[in-house]
Amino acid sequence: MKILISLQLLGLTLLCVGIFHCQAWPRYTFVVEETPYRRLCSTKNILTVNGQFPGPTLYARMGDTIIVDVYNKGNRNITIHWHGVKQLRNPWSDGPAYITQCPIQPGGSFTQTIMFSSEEGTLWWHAHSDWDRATVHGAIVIYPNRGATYPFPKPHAEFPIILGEWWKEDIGQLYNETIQSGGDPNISSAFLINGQPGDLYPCSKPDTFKLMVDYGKTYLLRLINSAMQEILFFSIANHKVTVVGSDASYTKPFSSDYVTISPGQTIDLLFTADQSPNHYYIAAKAYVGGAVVYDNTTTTAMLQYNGNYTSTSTPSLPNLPYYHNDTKASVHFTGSLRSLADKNHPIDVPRKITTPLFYTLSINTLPCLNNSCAGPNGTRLAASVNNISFVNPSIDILQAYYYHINGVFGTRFPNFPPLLFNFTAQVLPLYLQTPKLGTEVKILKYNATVEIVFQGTNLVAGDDHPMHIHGFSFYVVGWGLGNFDEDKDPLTYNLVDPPLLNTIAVPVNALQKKGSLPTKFFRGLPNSLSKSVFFDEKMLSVGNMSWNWNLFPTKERPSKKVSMVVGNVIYLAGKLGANFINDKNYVCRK
Ligand SMILES: *[C@@H]1O[C@H](CO)[C@@H](O)[C@H](O)[C@H]1NC(C)=O
Ligand SMILES: *[C@@H]1O[C@H](CO)[C@@H](O)[C@H](O)[C@H]1NC(C)=O
Ligand SMILES: *[C@@H]1O[C@H](CO)[C@@H](O)[C@H](O)[C@H]1NC(C)=O
Ligand SMILES: *[C@@H]1O[C@H](CO)[C@@H](O)[C@H](O)[C@H]1NC(C)=O
Ligand SMILES: *[C@@H]1O[C@H](CO)[C@@H](O)[C@H](O)[C@H]1NC(C)=O
Ligand SMILES: *[C@@H]1O[C@H](CO)[C@@H](O)[C@H](O)[C@H]1NC(C)=O
Ligand SMILES: *[C@@H]1O[C@H](CO)[C@@H](O)[C@H](O)[C@H]1NC(C)=O
Ligand SMILES: *[C@@H]1O[C@H](CO)[C@@H](O)[C@H](O)[C@H]1NC(C)=O
Ligand SMILES: *[C@@H]1O[C@H](CO)[C@@H](O)[C@H](O)[C@H]1NC(C)=O
Ligand SMILES: *[C@@H]1O[C@H](CO)[C@@H](O)[C@H](O)[C@H]1NC(C)=O
Ligand SMILES: *[C@@H]1O[C@H](CO)[C@@H](O)[C@H](O)[C@H]1NC(C)=O
Ligand SMILES: *[C@@H]1O[C@H](CO)[C@@H](O)[C@H](O)[C@H]1NC(C)=O
Ligand SMILES: [Cu+2]
Repeated sequence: MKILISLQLLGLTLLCVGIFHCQAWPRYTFVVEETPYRRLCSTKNILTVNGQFPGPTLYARMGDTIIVDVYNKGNRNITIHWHGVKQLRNPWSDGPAYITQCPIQPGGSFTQTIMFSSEEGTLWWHAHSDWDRATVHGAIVIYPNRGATYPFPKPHAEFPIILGEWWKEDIGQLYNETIQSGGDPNISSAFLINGQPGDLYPCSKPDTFKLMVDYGKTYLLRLINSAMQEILFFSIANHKVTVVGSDASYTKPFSSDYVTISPGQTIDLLFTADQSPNHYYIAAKAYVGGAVVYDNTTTTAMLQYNGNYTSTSTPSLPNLPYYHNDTKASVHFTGSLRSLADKNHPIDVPRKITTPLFYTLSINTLPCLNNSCAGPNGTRLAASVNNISFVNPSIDILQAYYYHINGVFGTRFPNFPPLLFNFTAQVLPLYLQTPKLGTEVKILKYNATVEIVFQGTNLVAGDDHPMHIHGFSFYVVGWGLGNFDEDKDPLTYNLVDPPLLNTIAVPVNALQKKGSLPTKFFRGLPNSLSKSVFFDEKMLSVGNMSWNWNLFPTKERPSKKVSMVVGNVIYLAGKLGANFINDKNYVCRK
């Protein structure tokens, strides 16, 4: 392995918990700042960490704690989130703006503690304020514990591969414009592999990312989808890949020609450089289930064999699923993920559910003065879970919860949708489209075992909805297309080796058009909470700010989609032990 952990460490901190427990924790400095970057023939300032795009990789071993001092030298409020890190008893450092903290204001700083526990593999960090994560993101690599090994032969070398999305315009302006118009954000100008669009875009060829490999060797790619909106297909020409992990949890190895990866998801994969020495394209493009205009460009990197050979003049492009709307290809890949579930990596799928939840995911419209918004029929697009569209609280939810500040949020988030209708119907009455607005959370009892069924609806328009739960992984025990059937579907649950993920795309009902299956449902069975023995209670809120990348096509303007004003989130924060409250650094405490 070429990457040395120590290279990335900018310092060590000695932290003593009690008298006898002193430990040196790796300490990193993140300076958030504007930095000029040139892509697609033009230069703009983007928000970066330490001037790098993508940002620096964090390295840890399983169970480590690391500290990151975040300094905001940019011109906007920001926060940084550690996507997929469970952060047991440490929610203050988790990062989502207005959920666990006020944003870090320009000139401010915040020291964040990242506590790893069972995660092993690849995660990522990203800004969690407005759309800043478009450029403020990077990989988190979590190695096995000292003395432990990968559950697969040690690769010759490994590379983070970060798939990204690039707009020619300023991200802050794009965000503002979308919030103001109430319509869809402009589609992106390019996709990126490790910050580079690749050969198929103007002014990009010289900088295409290159992966140099030795013939006969096996490599580990840590694939991260950091795109704002799109689920992506990824493939390497002439090379099969073997998936070995996802979301920092190992999977049964399976071989595939391509990968489907949701925004927020990570996939660890192996490939062997066993083809004739040459150069081959690595490529990614969007999978889009809904009928919308989307960025239909293809990003590429180059896989190049070391050695003395004559390469073909035109490298071959991989065979990505042919259609952008190939839902079968998308769900087939995701449905193939299985937990490793072996002796050294046992799983513990809870059988007895204490808290069944059924969440509908919908796109909605809100009335707009003089019908002047850019959503369908002059409305403002929104989205909801169980018909509640999240309203930002005036004080962040965690703080209000901890200090018992009343009136900030309600605790009546519904366990079931308020109205039952044919979620999958092609035509739905207009009156269903307007959601309730609210800042409601769902409080879970400590040690609750939760099952969530995510049911997509066809309100306004259907599309895939990537869902992510902060601080938790969940077993995905089933999925399908169509209305959830509470009698039949549970019989098909995989309780033997379901994948343990933190992000899952609830699929669109694209097959409907072919007259086969009506719509979509997805079942996620969250990880048993029994490990978090220090919690006495869990809190769940559903919101607009925290994780927001759903696609929102509209019927009137099929050329458009929306996402950021409206994405929804399921967020769980633990009630905390008092030891990791960074009161000193806490910005804008009321
Ligand atoms: C930045 O955050 C502070 C504190 O929450 C808030 O007062 C201010 O309005 C925010 N600025 C912007 C541009 O959102
Ligand atoms: C976006 O809007 C905020 C709040 O109105 C404003 O402070 C900021 O300057 C705007 N950003 C851009 C890039 O226009
Ligand atoms: C979005 O696209 C529209 C139409 O092409 C354009 O007028 C607008 O300037 C774009 N937005 C940004 C932020 O560049
Ligand atoms: C991509 O979309 C553009 C419109 O945005 C269209 O003109 C072009 O033909 C599309 N290209 C492909 C390969 O579908
Ligand atoms: C590369 O191979 C060619 C043809 O076999 C040979 O002429 C040349 O010397 C080799 N170059 C190196 C650097 O080995
Ligand atoms: C997918 O897209 C292709 C090409 O644009 C189109 O012919 C096909 O009908 C679409 N399939 C569905 C299910 O929308
Ligand atoms: C809405 O329409 C009324 C009457 O046409 C007009 O007086 C008012 O200025 C409009 N408001 C906005 C925000 O466009
Ligand atoms: C827009 O208004 C028309 C006419 O009332 C209606 O038929 C259509 O369903 C509306 N579309 C949406 C998305 O609200
Ligand atoms: C969602 O968040 C945006 C951005 O902060 C805010 O302007 C909007 O009002 C929120 N929407 C709802 C329904 O709360
Ligand atoms: C729901 O709508 C779908 C699509 O129109 C239809 O095929 C199905 O029969 C409907 N289900 C019920 C129970 O009405
Ligand atoms: C959501 O709530 C609003 C307000 O009560 C109601 O008008 C609408 O029909 C509801 N929609 C759904 C899908 O429950
Ligand atoms: C949590 O629940 C499990 C059963 O699901 C039980 O065995 C365990 O004792 C509970 N732990 C606590 C601390 O309540
Ligand atoms: Cu997260």
